[in-house]
Amino acid sequence: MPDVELFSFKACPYAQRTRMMLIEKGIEYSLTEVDLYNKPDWWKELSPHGKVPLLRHNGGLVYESRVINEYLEEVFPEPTLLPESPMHRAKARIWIDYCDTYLLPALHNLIADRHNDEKVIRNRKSIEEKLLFIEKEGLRKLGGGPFFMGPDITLVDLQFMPFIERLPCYKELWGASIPKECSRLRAWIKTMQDQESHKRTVNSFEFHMQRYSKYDKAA
Ligand SMILES: N[C@@H](CCC(=O)N[C@@H](CS)C(=O)NCC(=O)O)C(=O)O
Repeated sequence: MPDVELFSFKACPYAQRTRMMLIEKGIEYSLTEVDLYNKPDWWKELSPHGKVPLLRHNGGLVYESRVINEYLEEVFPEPTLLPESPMHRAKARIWIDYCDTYLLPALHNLIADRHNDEKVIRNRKSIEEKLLFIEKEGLRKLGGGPFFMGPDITLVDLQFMPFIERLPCYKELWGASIPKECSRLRAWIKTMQDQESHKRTVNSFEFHMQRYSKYDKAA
């Protein structure tokens, strides 16, 4: 049995980040799927917050997807998923943070406020602004693609992709779309869709829509 064990849930975008990371690194691991709707007692005992992803390595537990991925980067440095220079590493961390601090709250707000038409319009706009910011401040100024930071895949790509994968549902259900100016973002999405780690962890539009179907149409 490999000494890396991941506790995961098929539909979880955070766990998908780590599954992609393990594939990118070629790390052998065992996967335990947790039923989050009916949490087993062993899980409640094991997991401090009850949330996936949770990584067990050599008996130690690591949680929070971005922390897990940085941990894996440190413990399994090859192939590296962080840029070499400290300045570029700092920039990578800025974008990793941007995903969780700016983009994700905008996505979550759209769902949370879906019954309020005014807020739907405001939240839709907020998502589009975040995507434009990624296009202009990120993709146009960084390494020139095809990945977020340049020619090589990094932790930044893994941070964003599971959530970008779900954007078509936000469009279908609540009208939030990728602004037309975001040509680099579109090219980046294509690059990521071709990546083996994404192909092996992606869920279909229909799968996501079925899960989102508990949220009724807002407009
Ligand atoms: N900030 C956490 C978020 C993880 C998270 O919210 N996971 C969800 C599934 S997508 C979960 O385990 N929910 C179960 C619960 O909250 O009890 C991370 O990045 O790992």
